[in-house]
Amino acid sequence: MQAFQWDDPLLFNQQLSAEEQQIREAARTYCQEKLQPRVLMAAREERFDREIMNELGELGMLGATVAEEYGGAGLSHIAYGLIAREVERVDSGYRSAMSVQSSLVMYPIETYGSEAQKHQYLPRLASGEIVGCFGLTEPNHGSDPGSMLTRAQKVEGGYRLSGQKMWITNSPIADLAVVWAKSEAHENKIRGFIVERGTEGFSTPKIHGKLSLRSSITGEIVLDEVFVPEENLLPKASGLAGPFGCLNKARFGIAWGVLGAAEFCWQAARQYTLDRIQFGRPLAATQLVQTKLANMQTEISLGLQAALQVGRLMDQGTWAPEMVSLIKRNNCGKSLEIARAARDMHGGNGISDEYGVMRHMVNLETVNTYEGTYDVHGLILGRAQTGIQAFF
Ligand code: TGC
Ligand code: FAD
Repeated sequence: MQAFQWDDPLLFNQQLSAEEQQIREAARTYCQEKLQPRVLMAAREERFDREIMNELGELGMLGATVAEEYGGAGLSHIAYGLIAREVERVDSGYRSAMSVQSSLVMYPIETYGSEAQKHQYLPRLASGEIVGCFGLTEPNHGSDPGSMLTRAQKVEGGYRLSGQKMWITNSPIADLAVVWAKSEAHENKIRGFIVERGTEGFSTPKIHGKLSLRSSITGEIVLDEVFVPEENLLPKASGLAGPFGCLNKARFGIAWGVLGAAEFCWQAARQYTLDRIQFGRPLAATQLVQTKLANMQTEISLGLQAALQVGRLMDQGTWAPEMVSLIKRNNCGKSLEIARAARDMHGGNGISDEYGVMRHMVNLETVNTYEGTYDVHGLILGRAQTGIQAFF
C-alpha cells in the first residue's frame, strides 16, 4: 500500500516514460511562465498574440508528431497529448491554434502531400514562421461536410476554387489554408488544396463577437474563383476520408487538452472552497462540496486513463477512429460539466475573468461543438454498435 495522491489518484504520472515526463514538464513550464500571464488580457480583448506561434515552434510544440526530416519533433502521440493538456490548462484557444497547425495543416501535408510540398511548407510551419488553417466547415454544412458546396473547376495549369468556409480557426492570420472542395475533374470527390495568402480572390474576414475561445482568432475563408496551381493539390487524399484522417489526430489532441482545462477548474474549486468561509467554516467542509470535488477527481482520472490507452494504441498502430470519438465526446462532455460546477462553486467570484473558471467554461462550449459535436460522436458510436446509420 502507499499514500493516496489526491491530485494523481491513479498514479498517471508513473505510467509515463522518463522522456514523456520531461516533455510534459517542459511544456508545463513554458505554458505556466509564458502563456498564463497573457491569457487574461488576450481573452478580455479578444486578441491572439501571433508571436505565440514562434514560441511554440522554438520549443518543438508545432507538429510534434511530424518527422524530424521535415522540421517536426518526431514525437509520439502520447507526447502530443501531454503538450495539448498543458496548453489547454491555460486556455482552449491557445490549444486550438496549436492543434490546427499541427494536426490539421502539417499532418495533411505530411500524409497526403508531395515531397516538394513537404519540403516547401513543413519546416516553416514547424518553426511558426508561417501559420496555416483548415477549411472544411461551410455556413450551411457543419456536421455534414459531405454536402459541401465549395467547388474546384479544372482549368489550364490548375484549378479555380469557389465557395465559402465558416468558423475557421487561425484564418485571418494564416499564410496558407488547406481547403477541401469537390473537384469536377475527380468525379466530384472531395480533394485538398493548399491555398496561399496573396492569391487573387482569397480573403479571410475575421469573425467578431465570440463569447467563447476569445484568445483564438477565427474567421471565414472566401474563395472567389481562386486559381490554385496543379502542384498545390494534395495528391494522396481523395474523398471525405482525407479531412477525417486529419480530424482523428486533432480530436485525439482535444481529448487530452480538455482534461487540462478540467484540472485547472477542479484545482481552483478545491482551493477556493478550502479558503472560503461561510457559516463559520470552509465551504470544503460541507458534504455537497466534497462530493462535487470527488466527482471531478474521478472523471478526470478516468478520462486520462482512457486518453493514455488510445494514445498507446495509436503509437502501436492498433487503434480505430471510433475510439477517438469515444474519448473526444466523453472527455469534452465531462470537462464542460466540471467547469460549470467549478464556476458555481466560486459563487459570484466565479463570473469574474480574474478567476479563470468561467473563461474555461465558455471555451469548453466550443470544444464540445467543434471537430464533431457531442451528439454527432454519439451517433458515430451508435452506428458502430448497431450497424445502423442514424444521421438522417
Ligand atoms: P461516412 O459515410 O461516415 O464516411 C465517408 C468517408 O469517410 C471515411 N471516414 C473516415 N476516415 C477516417 N477517419 C474517420 N474518422 C472517418 N470517418 C469516416 C469513411 O470510411 C468513408 O470513406 P470512403 O472511402 O468509403 O468514402 O460520412 P458521412 O458523410 O456519413 O459522415 C458522417 C459523420 C457525422 C461521421 C461526419 O460527417 C462527421 O464526423 N461530422 C462532424 C464534422 C466535423 O467534425 N467537422 C470538423 C471541422 S474542423 C474543426 O472543427 C476544427 S476546430 C479546430 C480547433 O480550433 O481546434
Ligand atoms: P450543426 O451541424 O448545424 O449542428 C447544430 C446542432 O444540431 C448540434 O447540436 C448538433 O449536434 C446537432 N445535429 C447535427 N446533425 C444532427 C443529427 N443528424 N442528429 C441529431 N442532431 C444533429 N471548422 C473547420 O473546418 N475548421 C476550423 O478551424 C474550425 N474552427 C472552429 C472554431 C470555432 C470557434 C467554432 C465554433 C467552430 C469551428 N469549426 C471549424 C466548425 C465546427 O467544426 C462546426 O461548428 C461543427 O462541426 C458543428 O457544425 P455546425 O456549427 O454547422 O452545427
